Amino acid sequence: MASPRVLAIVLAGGEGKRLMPLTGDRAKPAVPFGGIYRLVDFVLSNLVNGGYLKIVVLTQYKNHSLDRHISRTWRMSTMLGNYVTPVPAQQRRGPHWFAGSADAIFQNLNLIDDEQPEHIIVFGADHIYRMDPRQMVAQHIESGLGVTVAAVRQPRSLADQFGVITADSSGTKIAQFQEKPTDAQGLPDSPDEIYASMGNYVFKTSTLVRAVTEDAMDPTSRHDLGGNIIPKLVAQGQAGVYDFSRNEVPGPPGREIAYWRDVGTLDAFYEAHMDLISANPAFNLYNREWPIYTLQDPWPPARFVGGTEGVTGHAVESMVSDGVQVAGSVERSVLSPGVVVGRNARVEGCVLLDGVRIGQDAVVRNAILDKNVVVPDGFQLGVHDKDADLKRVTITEDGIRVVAKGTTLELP
Ligand code: ADQ
Repeated sequence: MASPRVLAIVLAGGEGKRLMPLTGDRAKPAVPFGGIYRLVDFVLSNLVNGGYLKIVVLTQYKNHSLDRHISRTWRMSTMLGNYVTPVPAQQRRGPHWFAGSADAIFQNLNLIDDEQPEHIIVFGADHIYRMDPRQMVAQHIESGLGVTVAAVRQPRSLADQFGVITADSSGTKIAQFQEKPTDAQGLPDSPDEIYASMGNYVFKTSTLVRAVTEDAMDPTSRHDLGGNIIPKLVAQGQAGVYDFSRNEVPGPPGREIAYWRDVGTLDAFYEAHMDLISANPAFNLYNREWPIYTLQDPWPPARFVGGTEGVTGHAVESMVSDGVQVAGSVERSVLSPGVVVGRNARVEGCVLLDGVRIGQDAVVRNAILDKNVVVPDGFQLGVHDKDADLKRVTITEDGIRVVAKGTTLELP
């Protein structure tokens, strides 16, 4: 049997308010992650590794660096009719930019019309994960349902950030769906967990087109897939659920455990980095059987400089990108290209984005420093309570210091 025609739509228009200041002038899917990637690279790698090579990426909010990244990184041969195309909001019909994710699709029905797919994958762009989407598409087709929603167990305390699913007795159909409830019940076998929608869907084309078209006529709708479209299809008995924990992705030495992380908050973003560098990384970026693709500028290899006095430049339990120069001490940290750590400086538990400079004898602990932040010689961050008085420094609930792009830290 010929494989079904599938179009993939990646929703990449989210604002990511809770990731401020990292989303100050870039869309959330363009936020750097893991040294050399951007968030959007994870969903696109999953789709491309799964063989889905017709992909439109709907962008909207502060889309400049996102569009540039996608165009540069994800250029594919169009000879076989394959593409990854960023579609910025302003090209769409009507005088207004789109409202929610359902409206974004409604405004782009022409792309669906051009391609005439039988099924449409609609995936978010904000998550760190590895997933073979073919297994979800196969279940969706076999079920004959209008939509299938991918789901994963999450702590019940996070229920108000997710669509919460109750499966029927078969485990594959959705009996109830509540978008971001404040009073979610835990699972019967695990009261502290809920079954959360991953914001990844596979639709029958006719179901999606009808649903977003009807929704567009409804003045009371927020035009949101999770808030409006999915609950309606659940009520019509048209929604299935795909259990992400069953997803198998190849990789040495056998199969990888299903890893999925929503990095919607600064603390989650930080924790996901720590997952990369733990002794047995929960998420293995080194799996060549299911690579995560990106584009790197041609930096020289990282170098570690010996000092005549004090410490010799070194990094332990860390990931260090090309173009990094370290003359101090780096522990439990992820360093993007072009970071410089000065003599005798100490960097511990940090995520340093491109071009950050840490001065001599400086100490930086438990911090996320956005691009080109400069920490002057001898400065201490993450050491004292008085960091709260610093300009352009955000302190998260977990006490992580986050410094906005381009800031040169100064004492108050
Ligand atoms: P949220 O992430 O809160 O919840 P939303 O803000 O709509 O929902 O973002 C979903 C995806 O769509 C993101 O990738 C975002 O970048 C993108 N997006 C949002 N508005 C867009 C627009 N107008 N145009 C293009 N892209 C847009 C959703 C679901 C929940 C589910 C969580 C999982 O609603 O049910 O549990 O995702 O994280």
